[in-house]
Amino acid sequence: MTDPISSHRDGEVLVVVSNNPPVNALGQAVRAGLQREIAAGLADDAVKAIVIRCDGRTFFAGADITEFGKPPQGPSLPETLDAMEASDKPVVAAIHGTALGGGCEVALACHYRVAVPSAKLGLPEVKLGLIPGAAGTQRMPRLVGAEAALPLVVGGDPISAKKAESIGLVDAIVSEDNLEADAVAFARSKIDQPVPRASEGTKNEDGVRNPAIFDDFRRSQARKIRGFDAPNAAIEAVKAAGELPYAEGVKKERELFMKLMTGTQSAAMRHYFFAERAANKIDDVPADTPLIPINKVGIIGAGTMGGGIAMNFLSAGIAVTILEMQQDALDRGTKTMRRNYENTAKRGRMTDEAVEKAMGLLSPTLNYDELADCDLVIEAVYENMDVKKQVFAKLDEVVKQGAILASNTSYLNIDEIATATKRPGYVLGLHFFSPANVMKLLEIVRGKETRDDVLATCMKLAKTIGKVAAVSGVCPGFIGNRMLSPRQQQANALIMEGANYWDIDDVLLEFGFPMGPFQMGDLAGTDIGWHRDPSRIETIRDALCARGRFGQKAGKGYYDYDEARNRTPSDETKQIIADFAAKEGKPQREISKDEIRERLLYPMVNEGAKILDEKMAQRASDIDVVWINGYGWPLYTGGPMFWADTIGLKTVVEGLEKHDLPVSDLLRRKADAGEKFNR
Ligand code: T1G
Repeated sequence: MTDPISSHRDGEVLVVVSNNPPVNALGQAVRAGLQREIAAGLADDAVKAIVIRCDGRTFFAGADITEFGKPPQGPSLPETLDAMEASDKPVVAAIHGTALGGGCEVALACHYRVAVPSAKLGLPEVKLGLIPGAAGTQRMPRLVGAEAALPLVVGGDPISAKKAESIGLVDAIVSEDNLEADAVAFARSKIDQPVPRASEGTKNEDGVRNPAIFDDFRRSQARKIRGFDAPNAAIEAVKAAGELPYAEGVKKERELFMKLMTGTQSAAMRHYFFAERAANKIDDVPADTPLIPINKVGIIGAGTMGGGIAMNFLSAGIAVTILEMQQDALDRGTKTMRRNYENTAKRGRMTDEAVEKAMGLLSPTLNYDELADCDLVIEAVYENMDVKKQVFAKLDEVVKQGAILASNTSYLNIDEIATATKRPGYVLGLHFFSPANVMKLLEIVRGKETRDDVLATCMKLAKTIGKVAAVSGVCPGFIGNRMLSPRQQQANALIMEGANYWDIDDVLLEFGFPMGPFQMGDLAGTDIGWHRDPSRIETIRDALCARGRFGQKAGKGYYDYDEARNRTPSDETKQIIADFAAKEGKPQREISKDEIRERLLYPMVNEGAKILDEKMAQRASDIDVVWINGYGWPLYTGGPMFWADTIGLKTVVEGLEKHDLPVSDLLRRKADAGEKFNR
């Protein structure tokens, strides 16, 4: 293992360089090398200033996450940074790429920070269920103020070099391609001057003068941080920076950090960090599989899904030809896309030029021939096998050889669809989730004949359009919807046995989901797919619709809604359900929230085990990635399979048996062997 840290002199300035691909993570060898080179520089009278920079794509991107959970190895980052900050020789951080987490803390412990325009700085530890652990929560507020520090430490999103300069985190923006020389010149200009130390800064007094900023910030983030431990700890740590002397503040940070590090939420979120990256890998497809260039995409259908899918490509700068059967449907779809972009621009998350650029890449058409030169065509038409096969047969005829033909179907059999073409190797599923321009999940459904280059191309394309993708085999509902259906079945069974429908929603809300199935039904509208005959009452949904209980839009659905759309359980709905249960001869009983939670979630884990056993998912962590990104499974539990590991597979099996629910072979085998899904 070559030493990742080296140094060289530029006159009286010592330049310390880290070369630890891929992201200069601050692993043990990097920390030891930094400590060694900095100590030598400080002890060398010929050295009047030090510059710290990194080779490769980025300045230090944080602690080495693979070291977490293992016995700590010295030197610790804090001790290295404190020694460096204590020196009277100016130390300058030369930043490019993404100075994140511990990397940003290295920069904070330097006396000065210069950055290239494209650099980003941030403290994303909360996204791993942690808070900065090398005094970042204490130095940052002292340098930039508590108010400016809060979004960085609690939100975890990086900021641009320009923004960093505006709040005083960066001292100078230097030229993009002359970082070392500019940093050395900057360091030289600071020689023999008193050095500023972030730990001695007083900008954090803004939080002392106005302590309300902490609770105000907590309230402003309430929805986003619901259920997470780290954000509140981060607010406490930033607040402590204004209340305690520096050394005490660092102790408080360490205490909060260790509590999080040893908790289940951080283990779950670190699992997710690697799970999301593992999902990109297709085990039996060589990493160097040649990719098919995708310069032009065709979309069949300009409805909600087709339009949403098209926007993903337009936003990524890829030309789209979108096809409809009727002009008015085409116009409606195009107008909706423009309106969506304009709303984003109104919220300040997109410039007007970007809107025009995206819409300028769109070619609406009624003519299949316009799709001939597309490299990829995705159909988002009516969920009917015959319709899909007709579309694929037509596409096979019209679209150039070598182009990929994808279906956005949410459950139909991709292999059967492929039989409608003479190019089954170029057919696969690209299952987007509605709204397709917002939801991050993409299920890539691999047909039995789908070629490696087609798969590899779509996996890469997923990242290009900002999606998190996982590969699924061909089975009803693929991965996500296949696990949703046992939960839905149990929810419907539970209310027929007497469980309160609002308890079912509350159990899922309390677990961390954004909402439960009955709230969802009211939001979407209970009348979707209703036969519209109020005299024909065959299901609870029919009964609700017959009473005009169409959901939020009607002011009542499962729940009654006030004008602010706050929900209240409805006696009428409870009675409708009770009448139905009586008609079906179902005895009613009180059902606890514990039983509800076990019957909703354990069958999902069981279905996940079957998906794994049938090799419909490559790995358990892919299932976690699907449910976190497609259905709002709370990130702080790591996803259904990691959560099952955390509570113990034996507990899941016992719960399923207690409620007379099926236990799959793989789940039982693993539980009996004391194993986990995620090794
Ligand atoms: N440690 C270990 N490996 C890491 C890593 C890290 N911090 N960051 C990335 N990798 C690996 C990643 O697994 C992948 O590996 C490869 O690098 C490329 O990553 C003390 C306690 C920097 C923006 O949270 O946000 O510091 O799959 O695919 O899309 O207070 O990586 O190739 O084998 O993501 O260009 C805080 C996490 C840590 C930053 C680059 N830092 N990383 O994105 O590439 S906690 C973070 C990222 C901490 C201190 C605390 C991104 C990136 P492989 P990639 P990318």
